[in-house]
Amino acid sequence: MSHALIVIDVQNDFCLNGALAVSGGHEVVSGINALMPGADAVVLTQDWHPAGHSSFASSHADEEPYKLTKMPYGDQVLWPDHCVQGTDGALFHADLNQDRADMIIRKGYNHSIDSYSAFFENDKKTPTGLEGYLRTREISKLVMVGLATDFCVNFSAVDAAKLGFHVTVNMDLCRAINMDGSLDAAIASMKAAGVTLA
Ligand code: VGL
Ligand code: ZN
Repeated sequence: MSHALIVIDVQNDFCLNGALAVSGGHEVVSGINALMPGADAVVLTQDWHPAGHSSFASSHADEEPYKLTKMPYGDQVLWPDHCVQGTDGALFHADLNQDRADMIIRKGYNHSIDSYSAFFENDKKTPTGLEGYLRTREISKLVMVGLATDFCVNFSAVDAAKLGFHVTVNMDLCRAINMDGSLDAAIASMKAAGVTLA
């Protein structure tokens, strides 16, 4: 069965010294590169926000990063400004092998909706198009790796499993933000959705 390697958000802002640095983020890069030759398709996702995005704490009066707020579509963590379109922080880590990528899918570009998942924005219904891409390529098996385990990897893996894909998350090649128990909650939600954690 052909399988796609889905590489979530291995971008400068989530790595060492980045605006939303995930502890150990850079450590996953070489292992991810090593998985690429064995995959039938390689998809990179890229968090890609316009300046002033609604998920940024700086876009709201009296708000601070890492606090929870209410958006019309539900709860939303407010983040430091990160992965702003066209900035160095939004670029992939320089050592990530981009040449092997068949597809780069950007997300989070709608000003008023965040998008953790590579499949649907945080309103849970606006599609990114990745499902159609994978289905038209007749790919049903996904291996997911990248940043951050408890946000974009988790939401992508759970959505993919709900859509009927067979999903394995390679936990060694993921790193977490882990705030307020978010890693444990993510592991529980991935397991509940039928995602294999390897
Ligand atoms: C992510 C928070 C905000 C992620 C993206 O890639 O996990 N987390 N934007
Ligand atoms: Zn983001």
